[in-house]
Amino acid sequence: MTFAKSQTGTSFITSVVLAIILFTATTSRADDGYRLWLRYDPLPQLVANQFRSRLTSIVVAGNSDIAAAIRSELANGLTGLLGTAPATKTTVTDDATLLIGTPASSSLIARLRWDEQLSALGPEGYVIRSARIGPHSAIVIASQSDVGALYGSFAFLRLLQTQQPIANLNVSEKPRLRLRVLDHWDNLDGSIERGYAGQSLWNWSALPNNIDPRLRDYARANASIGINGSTLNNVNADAQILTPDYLKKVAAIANVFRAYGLHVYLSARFSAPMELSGLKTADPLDPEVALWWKKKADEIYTLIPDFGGFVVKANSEGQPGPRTYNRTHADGANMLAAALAPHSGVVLWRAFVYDMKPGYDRAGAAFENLQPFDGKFAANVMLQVKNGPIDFQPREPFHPLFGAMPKTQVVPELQITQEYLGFSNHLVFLAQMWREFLDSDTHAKGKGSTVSKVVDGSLYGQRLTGLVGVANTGSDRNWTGHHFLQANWYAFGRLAWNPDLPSQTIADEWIRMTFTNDAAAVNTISQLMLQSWEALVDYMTPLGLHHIMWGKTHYGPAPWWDTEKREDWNPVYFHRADAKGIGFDRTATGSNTVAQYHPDVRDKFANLQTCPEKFLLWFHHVPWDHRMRSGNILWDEMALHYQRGVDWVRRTNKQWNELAGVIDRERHAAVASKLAIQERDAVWWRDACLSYFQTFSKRPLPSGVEAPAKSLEEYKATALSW
Ligand code: GCW
Repeated sequence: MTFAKSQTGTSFITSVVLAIILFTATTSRADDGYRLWLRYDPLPQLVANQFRSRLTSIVVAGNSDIAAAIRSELANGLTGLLGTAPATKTTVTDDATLLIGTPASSSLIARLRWDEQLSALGPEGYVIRSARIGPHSAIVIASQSDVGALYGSFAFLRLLQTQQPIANLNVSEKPRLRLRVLDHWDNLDGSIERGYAGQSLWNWSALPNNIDPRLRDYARANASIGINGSTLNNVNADAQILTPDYLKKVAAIANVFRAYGLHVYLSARFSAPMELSGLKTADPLDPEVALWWKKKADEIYTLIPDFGGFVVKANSEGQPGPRTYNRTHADGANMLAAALAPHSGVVLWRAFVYDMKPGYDRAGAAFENLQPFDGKFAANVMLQVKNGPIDFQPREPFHPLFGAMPKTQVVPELQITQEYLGFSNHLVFLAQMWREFLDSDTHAKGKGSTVSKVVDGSLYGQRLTGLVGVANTGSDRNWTGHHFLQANWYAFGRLAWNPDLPSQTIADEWIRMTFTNDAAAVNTISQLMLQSWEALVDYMTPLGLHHIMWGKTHYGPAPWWDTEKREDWNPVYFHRADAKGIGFDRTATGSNTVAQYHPDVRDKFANLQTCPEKFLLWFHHVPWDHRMRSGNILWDEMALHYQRGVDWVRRTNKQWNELAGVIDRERHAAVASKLAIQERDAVWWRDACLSYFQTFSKRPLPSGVEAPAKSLEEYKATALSW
């Protein structure tokens, strides 16, 4: 009896302890998201045991700062994942050694005679291979350069984090694009233009003496996904960044970034010679101006030998530029390029240029302004073109400049921060949008001339290649405001490395590293991520609608908006709804900017019968009773899309709630509260847009679409709060 009692007591205690262990193992500790995808929490025992048996010691060759970074990353990562750190050695003396280095830093790696393969992979490429070093088994991470070895080390950690087998490794990787750059629209006062995750990460007043340790974590995160550049300041640039005082601060940041292969770039204000040195002009053909920039470049490179170059927004939205002096964009870009060329720096010249003239179509402006300069830019100029012809809308067709400038090094600019996509409140996985863009067929050299082929140099052999993303990071503890939007930073880096990577692969990797390896949960979360973008398009701008957001903030719907001083900042300019129908006619009967595309693409978009319905209202003004492919009339179809978007958010909310036991409580709750906002917003978008468009369509809502809760006047009177 007593015995039995005590048995029961023991087993009760055992099961409580077990339950606690299980609970902490499955739901893990509270997590504020700071560690991003580099969490390195302990792997399940069985998996960890397997890995440990192949990783008893570790040898990192080399004495550079990057080699030191590799050592610290591997020590940190492996200790976290495996529970114990492998022994650190200077040479291979045992089986199961992890050896990292370059043929130059390690004679053991040199003796493997992998030089030919390594040089084919370039300075940033790497191999991860199971090999024998003398009598010993080893895993070797080798590259031509330290930074390649760093990328390989992060890739190796990723294999462990995602629980991939490491028994017979034979991985070869190299980045397909050379410049993989985040653009920060950070102002010198700490605010961020279109930033929704707190203040700037650069504390200008504390620099150069006080360096926030967070800078290193920022660099680590970037290196872990292969990002190799960071433009520190807003393209709406303040010339002050180029003063000696600020350049010292910039150099202090560059010193931290260097150990992680990250180069610093700056946005240059075109009129800086006037503002900083009192020159009478910023005319790019004026020798004094050219000399000023040359000296400025020399000064920068003295402080920052690996400086990347300048990003320039010229003659766009009020910014100064060469057009101010009646010079061309090529004159402006080439003058700056000449100053940077001796140091191997580049100019990233933005194509986001649109001028107001009567009756013009903003979607055609960048092409009109820049395409004539094909072949006129210097060898170290890249033309930075937004993915779509207007401005980072939830969905745009690809920009017609892609494929239309065979003699120009074109680099896409994507927007990671969600200026038009619900700020940091809406869960949307942008890899899907970027995939659609990169896979778009320009037909420039026949069928299959995708944007990714234009961009990676395979179509026209451009020497400099790259991908730029407007960052979504800020001082918020979890970096991006919404835990899920870390995935967009991650996806940007992975696509810059390999622009053909499937979204599903990116999502799976990210979920496993960031949230859980639980197969069912990974599946649920990846499904909702992969559906999220189409759903957002449904509840914001279905069927090719665009730019119908609230003025200035760009949060929430305002299709009625018509009070901006520029016509092409007004939603009514873009949707053109009237009694007959809705949409912007960009065919020959309208602005005809569809003609900027290659004839095959043009003909497909221009024909109502062949135009993809997702772009219908982008290219056509369509009658309300136009018969869609589904058999519905346009009005009904539009309403059903809005409803579908709302339904998706509701479903996602439920699915997320069901994941409560699998995700740590802190992040689960944070995401749940963001999803509640997203649901409120989606309903609001549907109701505001349909109430307004109904005043033109004069048709009832089709069955299955819920009636709005408020009157149109109420939607017009209230801005959605964020
Ligand atoms: O999307 C628009 C934004 C501006 C931005 C501009 C640009 C930095 O509303 O805030 O300015 O594009 O890309 O230059």
